[in-house]
Amino acid sequence: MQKTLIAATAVAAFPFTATAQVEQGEANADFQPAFENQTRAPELEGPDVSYEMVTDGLDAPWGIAELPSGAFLVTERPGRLRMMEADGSLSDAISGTPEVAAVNQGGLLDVAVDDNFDENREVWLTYAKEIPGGYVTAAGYGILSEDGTELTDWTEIFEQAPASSVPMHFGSRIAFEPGSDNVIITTGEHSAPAERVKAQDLDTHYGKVIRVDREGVAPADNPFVGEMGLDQIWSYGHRNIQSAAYDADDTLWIVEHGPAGGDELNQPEAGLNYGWPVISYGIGYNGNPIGTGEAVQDGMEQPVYYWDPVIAPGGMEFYSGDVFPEYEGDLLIGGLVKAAVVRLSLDDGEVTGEEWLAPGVGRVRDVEVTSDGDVLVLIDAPDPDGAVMRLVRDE
Ligand SMILES: [Ca+2]
Repeated sequence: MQKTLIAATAVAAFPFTATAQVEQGEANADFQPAFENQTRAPELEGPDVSYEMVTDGLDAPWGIAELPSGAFLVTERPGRLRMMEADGSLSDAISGTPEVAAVNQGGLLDVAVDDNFDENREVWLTYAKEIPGGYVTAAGYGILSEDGTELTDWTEIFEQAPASSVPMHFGSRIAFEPGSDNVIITTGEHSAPAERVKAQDLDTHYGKVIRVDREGVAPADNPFVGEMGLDQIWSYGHRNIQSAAYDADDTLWIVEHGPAGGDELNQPEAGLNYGWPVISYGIGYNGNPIGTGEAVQDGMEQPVYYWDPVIAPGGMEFYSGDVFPEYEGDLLIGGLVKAAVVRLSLDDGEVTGEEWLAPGVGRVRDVEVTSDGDVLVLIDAPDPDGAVMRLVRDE
């Protein structure tokens, strides 16, 4: 996304503060935003919202996806996939899921239900796994039995390369590209200084948006097919992408975890470099600068939006529905450290406002907008406090 950059030296601290903003807390870094509303956008007005529990007793739930029946599939990071009925009742673990490496940040991660589930009963998963040499992010799909107790015919379609000895920053989300047979898989860069530089290395899958077809083959129009770089790469220079969603115009958006400050909303385009770990609006958790110590560099994309301090993004969805018509078209992003749902309004590819919903709900690892327009959130906590909450409008 090309932006007209405002010279950083020509502006005072946070010059775009004419209207009230969400109280974000003190920033870690002292960068200036490159354009208006790139951070700390005006606070949105909205209905008063609280939350109610749908179920608890989950163990580190990570992803949730609705089935056509109105039930939901929920992953638990230690390696279980479970079905949750609309009333919150939970099944035992569904058999036939892949073996995962439930180490550090690894385990069973995202779940997605195929758009043609009624015909093919495909359930897609991302997960951390151990292979010779270390840990990778992987993705694949299985066929859910009619009684919902078993996945059969597990087929892995993506395995990150190379393996890392560091079981951190696995991403990951999976999303179906509208109007095609392609899927998007997001990864992380395994965090450690010697690993994170591979986000810039086009011969690895670290810190990338991956775009492949249903068999894991790179489509011919991927940017590095026939060029230097792995064919499956769509975009690069990302840190740890735990959010991915398409908007109503079929545009892909992601949110990636940043360092101390510097969580980023990006709109990844083919072949472009999103800057990590060369540029960032954050600083290292040890207080040291990131990369060049700059937030802007030629040839690297600016985030559409950033947060300093971080929200620590979980999953996200664009809202559409009748329960919260005020949110139509807005992005609802899980906030782990903010223990809230971060709502962003967008107009023509730019953020116009921000609100934090249901503060105190807990560490939000994923957000699911149901076919009824409800907003469900997964609370990332060990058993018995891992939970599904529903946002409710206060009357
Ligand atoms: Ca970036």
